[in-house]
Amino acid sequence: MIEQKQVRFFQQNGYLKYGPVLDVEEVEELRDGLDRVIQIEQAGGDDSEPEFHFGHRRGDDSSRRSITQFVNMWKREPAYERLLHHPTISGILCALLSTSQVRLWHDQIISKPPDDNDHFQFHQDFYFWPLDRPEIVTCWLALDDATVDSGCMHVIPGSHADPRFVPEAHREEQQAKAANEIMESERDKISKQPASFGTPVEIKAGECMFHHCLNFHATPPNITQNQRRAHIMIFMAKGTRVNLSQSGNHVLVPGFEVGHGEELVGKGFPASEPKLWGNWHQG
Ligand SMILES: O=C(O)CCC(=O)C(=O)O
Repeated sequence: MIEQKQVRFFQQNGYLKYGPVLDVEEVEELRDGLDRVIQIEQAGGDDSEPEFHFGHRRGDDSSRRSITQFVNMWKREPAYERLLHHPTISGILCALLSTSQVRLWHDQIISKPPDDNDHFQFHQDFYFWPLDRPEIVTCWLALDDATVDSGCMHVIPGSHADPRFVPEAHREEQQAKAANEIMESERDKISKQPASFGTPVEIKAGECMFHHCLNFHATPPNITQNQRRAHIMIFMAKGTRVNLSQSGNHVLVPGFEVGHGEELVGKGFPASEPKLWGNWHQG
């Protein structure tokens, strides 16, 4: 399922181009589920969870965005919920995070519809989340072939372990900015680079890549007339706790069943572990 040399590559580079995990029918089922959600959002939207209200592109939203998002697809469509327990994906995540169990932080579709998308700048995901440790990995699963022209993932290898960009350096940088000691940090400079500054990770529909939450990544505009839809699942290592001093106003915080400093568990954050693998395909 995953070889030791792939785990080492991930540890050194902060990303891994993996390969096929879903067949054509499985990809088609996910695309159909997305189409149903888009139809509901176009017709006014489902507000049953706060993240649907803020995290979904609505019919009345005609602004041009670099990306279009639909957050927590697993709460809307059974095929996306089943995917959280995909044996290959769970097994790889446990190996990459050296943990016996991973727990979903959230999932989302990110798409770049033709003529309605743009460059999505370099960033490190971790600092947008109210979580206490950077033991979080994203599985980026292509629902269409993702190429340089259609806006595939671009990563900066090794940036997850660069001492300039780790949490302690980030805290110091925030303090220096608050005290007006610096105007532009190294992080800000990287965020302004074009995606071509990074390494492209081209993958086909049904294939996936993984990236570490401190790895800088960006996507260029989709300049083709093809769809570029990806399903993104973000998983935390067992033991990850809530840290409200970082991005404490995140849209998922009102749904937390635990407080600052406690392990993030609860119905909104399902666990996925190797012993549940038998459930795959039974939906
Ligand atoms: O899919 C994209 O265009 C961007 C995805 C991204 O930034 C992420 O997976 O964290």
